[in-house]
Amino acid sequence: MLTALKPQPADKILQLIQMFREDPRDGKIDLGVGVYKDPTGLTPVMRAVKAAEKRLWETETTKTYTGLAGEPAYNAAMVELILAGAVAADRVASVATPGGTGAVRQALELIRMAAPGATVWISNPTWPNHLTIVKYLGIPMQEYRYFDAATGAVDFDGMMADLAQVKAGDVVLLHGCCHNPTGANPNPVQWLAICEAIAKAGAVPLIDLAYQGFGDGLEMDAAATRLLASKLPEVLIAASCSKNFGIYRERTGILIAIGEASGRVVTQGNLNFLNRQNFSFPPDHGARLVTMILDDEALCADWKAELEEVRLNMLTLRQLLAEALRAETGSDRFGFVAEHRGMFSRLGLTPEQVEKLRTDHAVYMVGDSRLNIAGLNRTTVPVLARAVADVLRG
Ligand code: PLP
Ligand code: TYF
Repeated sequence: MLTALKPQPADKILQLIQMFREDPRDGKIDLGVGVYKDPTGLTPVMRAVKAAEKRLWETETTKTYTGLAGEPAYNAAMVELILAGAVAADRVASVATPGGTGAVRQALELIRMAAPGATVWISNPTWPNHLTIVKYLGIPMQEYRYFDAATGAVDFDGMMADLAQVKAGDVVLLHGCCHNPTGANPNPVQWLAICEAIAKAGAVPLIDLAYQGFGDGLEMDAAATRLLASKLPEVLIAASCSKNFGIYRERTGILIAIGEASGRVVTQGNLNFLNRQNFSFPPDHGARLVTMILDDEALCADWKAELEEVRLNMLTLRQLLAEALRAETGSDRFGFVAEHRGMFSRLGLTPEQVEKLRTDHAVYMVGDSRLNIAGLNRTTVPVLARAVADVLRG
């Protein structure tokens, strides 16, 4: 049986981790996988997470199964963090999931159950796992234009023209903030137009919210999600705690389904059913830490302060990099780096130039020229800018 299996294509982002590890050169720079790194290159455990873990160890009395939907207190705390009362509680169903990826996967399975023929519209480009999961589930898919490579901004006209083709009952997958891989995001006025286009089409948004707190702050980063949730009859939200709590390997996420209050019990039952079919109970450790932090005033304040440090560090690096690129290349073409938000920017280099960065300069970024801003520090910003200027000269 196993001999019938065909090799699967590797995840190009995860492949870079291995390539970087095997590179013996001193001074190599890892701008690949989307993991936050502090100025010393470490991905720290956040202070509030450490404190919650200690408290959990001291107070936890059982490890018996949690509920199929996870611990109700986790779901309540996350719904509050994301929606802040933007929709009535009796319209909201939710399940804890293994990470944001688990939430995306469950959302797409729910869509396939509820609307088997519906097309899922995906931004071009998007996080590669969106494409592979949709394809794996056999869901019809279309792309909408998103990124203007010439300006590094959202191709808003292209996006709106494509969203005008969306049919009633289709699903539009959106990045709630900090678009991966481009770093370009709609402004609040554009979000309103996107919301209106989805309403006019009679479509359902699926919002992937993996970076709340990494862009313009916890509240601003949730603003588009809250807008869509408050204006549209049905909204799905797949959120991750991996980045903003720095608990990547704990696999902590949530799927939120908003609809008519009269359908909430059945929707919740279907979410629970999907959890049971796929893994029964969701992981609890990370969810418990998140709950303890969000429900405790002091821990929550400390978490918010540290998250803000993380966000501002990335913003400073963006500014420094935009300036260094201007100085080294003598052009403004990379000014968008300072406008982008989140961990990533797509520089608009060719695959050959990205390859040359790796071979000649030991700089690792994803083949589409996406770089992880948090992989930089004050010392490596000028090194990267010089390397980019060098590969542009050919
Ligand atoms: N969605 C997007 C756009 C992402 O970039 C990520 C990656 O971090 C995720 C979802 C899910 O992350 P995780 O499954 O690690 O929570
Ligand atoms: O895009 C990234 O780098 C992050 C991390 O299969 C990631 O979202 C990358 C690949 C993957 C899962 C997570």
